[in-house]
Amino acid sequence: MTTKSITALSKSFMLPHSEPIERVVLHPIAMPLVEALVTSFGGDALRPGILVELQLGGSGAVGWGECVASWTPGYSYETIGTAMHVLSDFFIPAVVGKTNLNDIQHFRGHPMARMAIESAYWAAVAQQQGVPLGDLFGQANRKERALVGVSIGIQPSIDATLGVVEKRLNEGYQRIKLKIKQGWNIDMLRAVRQAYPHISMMADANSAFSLDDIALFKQMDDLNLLMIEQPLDHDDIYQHSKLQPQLRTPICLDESIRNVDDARMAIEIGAGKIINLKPGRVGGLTESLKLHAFCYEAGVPLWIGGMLETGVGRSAQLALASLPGVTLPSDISATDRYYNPDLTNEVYVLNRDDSTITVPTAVGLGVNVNAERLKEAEAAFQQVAKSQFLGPVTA
Ligand code: OSB
Ligand code: MG
Repeated sequence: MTTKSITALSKSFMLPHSEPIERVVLHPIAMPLVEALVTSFGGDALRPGILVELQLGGSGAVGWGECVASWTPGYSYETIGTAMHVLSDFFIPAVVGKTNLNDIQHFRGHPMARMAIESAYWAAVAQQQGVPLGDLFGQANRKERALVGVSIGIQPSIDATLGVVEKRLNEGYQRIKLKIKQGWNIDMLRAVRQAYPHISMMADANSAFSLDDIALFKQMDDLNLLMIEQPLDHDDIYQHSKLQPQLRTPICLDESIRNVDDARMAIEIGAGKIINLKPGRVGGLTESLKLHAFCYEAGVPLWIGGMLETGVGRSAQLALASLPGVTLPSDISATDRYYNPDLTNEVYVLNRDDSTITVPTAVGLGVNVNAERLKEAEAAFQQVAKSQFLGPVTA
């Protein structure tokens, strides 16, 4: 399969010039999760993050962005420490006083740090223009409700897993994602499928397997899974193209898709059939829109992935999930799945009738950061930072 170039399209995804960027403040935070999400590479009870507060001169419009890096280089090579370093020593000095983000383009890598400042800028521009963030995407037919599912971490037992699945189904989630790893896979998946023959369910391996595990994947092929997410190496596309033709179940790529070109290559060589789009993994909303345009035009099923975002990051996810090319349920659950309370005054709830979350329509991000809770989350971060090395944490 060949797909046409989107180079010509991509220019329109850049924001026009804004008022000069006056001030960028970093807020490193730590937030207790309602429930830790254990994956093949672990899971923390206290989620770190960095909220970026960006203010434009003139109107004084403020936008917020969220960095989804973790304490350790597990899911991604980035950490809260590297993100603080790159944001404070390179990205912020490069953009203050400027009327666009062009001067961070020539810095390589660090997509999660990049997304944090880039999405704060988009949110500030939306605020200044008096429109909801999603309206800046310049795409007609945006949805009012985003289809969502829920991600279930590795549990101590199959019985415990069945209990969590039941709870989530009762809450109204109509797509269940189950984390798998070596030694925790087919038996658990079979038990869930047996208990619920008709639910929409999928597995996420977070790179825990190799081509030697082909027999295992063939067994999973009998379970009518919606997809298997990132079975092989985090930086691999080629080996996935050897696995996909041997399976009926579609492979979805998460970790190994860093930009639109990776997605195009993966689809062209048959490494998978579905793309998970995480704005933090691809370095921001601009790259997300390019990736969305590619999938939409090529007819590749797409959904928005999650990184346990607070209400700030979740609002940007929802704006993306409203795009017409997002055709499968996204990993964007209700606020009470993650934080209680969240950092934003507004909470997102699940619409039980159709397993959706309503896309915000208020100006800018559509949520407001609660100053008092932000202060608490910043204090919690400093508490942890004192007790372990996090790199040059300078804010
Ligand atoms: O692989 O999708 C993943 C969370 C942290 C790191 C990696 C992943 C996840 C999730 C979270 O699955 C899903 C969510 O935010 O609801
Ligand atoms: Mg994943």
